[in-house]
Amino acid sequence: MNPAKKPIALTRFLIEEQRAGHINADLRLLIEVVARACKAISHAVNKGALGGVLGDAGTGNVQGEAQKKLDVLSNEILLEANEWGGHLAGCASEEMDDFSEIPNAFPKGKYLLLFDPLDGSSNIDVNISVGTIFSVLRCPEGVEKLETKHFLQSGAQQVAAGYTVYGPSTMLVLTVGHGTHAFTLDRELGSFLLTQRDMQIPADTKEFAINMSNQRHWYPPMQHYIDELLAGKEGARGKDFNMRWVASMVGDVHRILTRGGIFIYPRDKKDPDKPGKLRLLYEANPMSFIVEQAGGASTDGLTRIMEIEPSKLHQRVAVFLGSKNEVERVTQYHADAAKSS
Ligand code: P6P
Repeated sequence: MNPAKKPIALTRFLIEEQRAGHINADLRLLIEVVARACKAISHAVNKGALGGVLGDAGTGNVQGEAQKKLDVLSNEILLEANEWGGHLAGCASEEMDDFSEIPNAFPKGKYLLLFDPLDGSSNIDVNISVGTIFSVLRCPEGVEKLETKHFLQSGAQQVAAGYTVYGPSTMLVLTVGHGTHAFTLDRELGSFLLTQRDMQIPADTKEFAINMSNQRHWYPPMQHYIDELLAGKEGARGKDFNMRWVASMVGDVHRILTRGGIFIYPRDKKDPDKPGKLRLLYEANPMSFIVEQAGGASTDGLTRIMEIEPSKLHQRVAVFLGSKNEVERVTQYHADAAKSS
């Protein structure tokens, strides 16, 4: 490959982001360490049945979900990778009841790392794409003793966010607040190489992602919005729509970042006390940062997700994210319904 055309590695990209003043050395190290951990997770995931890590771990997490062996392994890989570098004050994970402090043997840093170590893990045993989602916050100044409340910051406070999708290729998608960029793992080199700078989500789309089996539980604005999509070109929208549902947020969001679309996990009557299924701090917030930096939008049906002030570490939220004009339309339907109720 022509050297001038050879894609740059993540390391060089991060050095250039630091030179541009977008990140500092500690945040650069943090992102490098998370990327290296994702390479180790990719290796374990790609072994499949040969790695002896498929199936259930026989344990449950704070969400009340059965943990897969790879959920537990991925969580351990991320914790161990981040404990020695001196860049973190603590971590929070979908797989842990409360946050985890950096062991006293190591220096503490000024960032907080939140992650879903293996999102969509129910897909692992059927060999469908899964991923790691992460979000980086600043630890508040002058904190002597880290507490859960220090993690409860709105998505707008994120300094970096990303995901790694373990699909036909392993790709890291990252934002540090200056665009959204995609890196593909070159397994021979063992490096993530920049394969798409400044991803842009088309403002309009003909594709939606939702679990249709919940349709009978949706509230009226959702029924109205989806009915219009299903009515196709004979209906009010005047065009046909396609549907995709991977049941792995990372897979659906990556498709939307690549070719547009809208991802929806709404609140519903099945569990009226639950605002939605997905978690705000380590799923919706990082994905919203990534999507907004690619020109998309992300709301909970009424409010911009990155403006929601969290009250609990594992707080759930409804999610409408992707192509800006579709997110704005469905959000307007919810706002109109709220006004008339
Ligand atoms: P359902 C995976 O469990 C997850 O948290 C997301 O990755 C995914 O988008 C969603 O739940 C799938 O939910 O109800 O279709 O299984």
